[in-house]
Amino acid sequence: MGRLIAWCASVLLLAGAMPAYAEDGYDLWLRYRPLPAGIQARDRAQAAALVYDVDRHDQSIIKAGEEIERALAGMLGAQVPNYSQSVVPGAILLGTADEPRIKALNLPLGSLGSEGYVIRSATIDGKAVTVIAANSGVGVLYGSFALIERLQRGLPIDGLDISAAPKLKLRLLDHWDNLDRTVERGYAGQSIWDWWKLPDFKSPRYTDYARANASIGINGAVLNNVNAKADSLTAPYIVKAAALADVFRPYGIKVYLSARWSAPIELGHLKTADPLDPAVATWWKAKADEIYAAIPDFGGFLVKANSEGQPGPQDYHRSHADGANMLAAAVKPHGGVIMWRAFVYAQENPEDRAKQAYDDFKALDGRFADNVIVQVKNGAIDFQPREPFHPLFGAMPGTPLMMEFQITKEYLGMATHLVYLGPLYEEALQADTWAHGKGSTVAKVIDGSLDHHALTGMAGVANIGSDRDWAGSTFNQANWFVFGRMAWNPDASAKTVAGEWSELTFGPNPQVTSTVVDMMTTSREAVVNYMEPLGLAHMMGTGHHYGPAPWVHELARPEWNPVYYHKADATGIGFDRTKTGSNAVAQYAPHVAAMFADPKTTPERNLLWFHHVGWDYPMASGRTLWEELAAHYTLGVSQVADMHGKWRSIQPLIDPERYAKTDIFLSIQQREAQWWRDACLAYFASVSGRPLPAGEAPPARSLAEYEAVTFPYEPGK
Ligand code: BDP
Repeated sequence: MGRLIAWCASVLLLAGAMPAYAEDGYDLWLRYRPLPAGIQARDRAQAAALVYDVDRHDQSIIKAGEEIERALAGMLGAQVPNYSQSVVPGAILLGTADEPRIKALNLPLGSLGSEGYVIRSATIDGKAVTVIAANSGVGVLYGSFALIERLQRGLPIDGLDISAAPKLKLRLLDHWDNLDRTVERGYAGQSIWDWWKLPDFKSPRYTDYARANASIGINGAVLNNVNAKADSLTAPYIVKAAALADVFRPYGIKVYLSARWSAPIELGHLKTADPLDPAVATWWKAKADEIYAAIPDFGGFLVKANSEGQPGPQDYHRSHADGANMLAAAVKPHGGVIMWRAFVYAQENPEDRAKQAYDDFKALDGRFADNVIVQVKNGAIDFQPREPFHPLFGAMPGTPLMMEFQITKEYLGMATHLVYLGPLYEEALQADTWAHGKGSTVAKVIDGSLDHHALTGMAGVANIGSDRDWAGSTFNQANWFVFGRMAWNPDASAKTVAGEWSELTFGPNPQVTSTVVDMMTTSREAVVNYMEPLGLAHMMGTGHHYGPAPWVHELARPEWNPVYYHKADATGIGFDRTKTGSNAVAQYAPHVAAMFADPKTTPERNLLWFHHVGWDYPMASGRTLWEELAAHYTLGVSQVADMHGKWRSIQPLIDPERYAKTDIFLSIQQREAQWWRDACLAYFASVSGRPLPAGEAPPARSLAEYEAVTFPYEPGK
């Protein structure tokens, strides 16, 4: 009882001391602001206002209790006068399956695994109790966040009977963070990892990072860039990584490292990094042992090998499987995994870049060790605004595949453009591979259900940096959020998640939610329209990928040039990937291959990805391809204007700081959408030798002027 009173008193203390927060975005979706009066959550929350912690030894349950206190203090404290007198009726009981009172309830915990949870409204000893139970402390923490979310969104917290469990095992953020704190393709400031001051100084940000991740079920972080430096594997950096692991552990988050393939040469002074050389295997085994001695729950390694100039096993005429399996043996005794990336293409290989990963990996199906998972990007080129699903999904039934999405917006306008990625993720996950007939979705490939794999996962290239609002804009936070939600449940709906995020981020005001959800669900199609409609890809500026550059043709390797991807000339546009071209369509299952092989059955949104068609090609709308292309570009610009208008319509309902930043960013996006449209149409008009279709406004500047623009200090490189 003494402990109960102590917890209750600390809630009161916190409540009294509540500062007036600035809404600068730091709190993400965990804002815990006083609930609006109309929500009437007060009564329900009063019933839940006592936190009863059953196991003070479990660090995750302690964190769960602290989070509930913090949330209740923030949301209700200021509003509940005489709080102490009214707090009688209920309690929250947090505990694991072996706690006697939880055991007595016979909750369906057996099927929920180590991370699932149950939230149940129950009566114990005549008292109303909200039980949050799980098979582990982390499960209890996840359940606690779920209960808090209900309060934040003004949903009932009585009569609850909720069970939830993640469908994927590895739910990871991949940080492309360098040791000097630059972030490859990062647009939200410096790296949040202050390597220089670690391990001594553990920034409070690390804890808030862990809280945010745990609240959406993310359970792992790869700390360093896939273009890795061997230094990350040296003793001083292992100690630094261990310090982060200590902060993250109670939140259920494991650390992983990107491993540089040639580390045995660079650090171990071996003559080779050949995976079949016993000295190399011994070096990695010793390295793994050293890491596990410092970080007993280290997750494992992520490897980018033989891609974009990185070293790898093929340097020694060994396969990706040889490389992955050698590393897998090193971490296996400790329970670690190897995430081996399938993002491979070689600059010397003249084959269609979209085909190269499949060519390398398909033949290796079934040859990977059981603690290896192959990490495949959602599309076969590289995180474009739209790509068809990667042909490896469904093509490697004997190998667990994990999804790699990009959360940072390398090819989507960087920090400032409002692009909600939920629809992109959903489109990729719900794509039907037809691997085992209709309904063989990518989601079922990666959740292991299609081919019965237990090792499953999803990784997202993080958009997090040292900016006060973490992700560079309020709406970029939604991409981190939806990634977590879809890693937990790859069948989640992007639209539903947008609504949840909006309620948490701006408060549960129906007008705000419907407006924000409208903006978010339009935003992905808008960016496709003003950048790369109808299946176009990779037309961004060289190196930095910012802004339009469809004209670039002079770079040394063909696939470095946008002209390689669109192949526009006087007769038509598009990349022929049918059998008259690269025949990449043949990498898909027969049903899908047949669909993509024929321009008439290829969805128009993918048309130019698979086909080179004439400028007068008739589209479903009755327009010619040229007219349709121009119409899409123009539509994209007006969709941004429309989003901006919607944002302005809710100005009185949004706090000034976040309102203003988004408003300015939408102005930037509007200007840049126009730039994309104008530059691309000016270019395509010139290569096709055609005037703009009737009714299309002429570009603001000449093609030469667009071509002359340069960006010497662009971020993220
Ligand atoms: C591309 C990026 C590059 C990454 C590469 C990768 O432009 O910076 O290193 O992907 O995923 O999107 O390895």
